[in-house]
Amino acid sequence: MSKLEDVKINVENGKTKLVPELVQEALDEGNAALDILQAMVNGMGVVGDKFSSGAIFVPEMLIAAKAMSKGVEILKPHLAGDASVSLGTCIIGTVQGDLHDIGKNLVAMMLESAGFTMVDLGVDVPAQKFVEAIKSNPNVKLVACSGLLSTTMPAMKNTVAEIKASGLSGFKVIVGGAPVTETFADEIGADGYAPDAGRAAIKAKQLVAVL
Ligand code: B1M
Repeated sequence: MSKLEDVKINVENGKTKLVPELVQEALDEGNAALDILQAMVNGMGVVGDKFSSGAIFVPEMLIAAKAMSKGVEILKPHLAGDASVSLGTCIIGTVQGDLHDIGKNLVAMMLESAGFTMVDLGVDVPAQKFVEAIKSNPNVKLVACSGLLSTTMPAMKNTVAEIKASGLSGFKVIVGGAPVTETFADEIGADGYAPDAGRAAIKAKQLVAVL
């Protein structure tokens, strides 16, 4: 079995102690950090499928998420670039009702390495908390909203609507997460959408350049 396959399977099985060791070994073997990350994401995909089919339940999903987060900690220095530019502050959070944070954390990591100063509001963030954070932090250029559940897509819509209705300006809003599409982002009035963390950083740089 290849080391990447090993990483994937142990994320699937929620081996929180083993995954960081395997990630380090995969790096030492010369595997690219992005390939190791993809192996972990694939492992989480299997976890999601098993959950959908009733083979596993929420506790197993939670343990797998912990294992992946531990692996990402090892990968972080290898994924994050050394930003030499300052693009301003980015407020990021997972929208109200949604507790998923692995994707949001990856996006935060990539935006930080692109040059943003990150203010992470965490998960289950009410729309008004985004608005307050825009008001209370200096030089906000970007607001990033993540959502993983189709049931919290209305909360994402509400968040964008409340941010726009606040009358605050000087920043752009980017949205993303598995159920979010470009069409949905346009419909709810977001300024940008990205399907993954890497492309979120590219889109974010484009968005702030045209402010
Ligand atoms: Co949840 N969960 N979960 N879960 N969970 C999913 C999302 C699900 C698809 C599983 C399934 O049924 N197949 C399903 C959602 C179905 C739907 O609505 N369409 C689901 C469900 C149903 C639930 C519960 C309702 C289960 C229940 O209680 N009955 C419950 C909801 C709790 C809540 O949020 N209120 C729940 C709970 C949980 C745990 C807490 C146990 C745990 C999360 C722990 C944590 O995050 N700390 C969990 C997990 C682990 C998953 C899966 C298995 C993995 C998610 C993950 O971390 N993926 C997931 C199945 C799956 O994804 N295949 C599932 C890896 C991560 C890197 O990918 O988050 O997609 P992702 O992020 C990507 C992109 O989406 C994008 O970039 C990231 C990286 O490139 N992206 C952005 C994300 N945010 C972005 C923002 C951007 C741009 C791009 O711009 C701002």
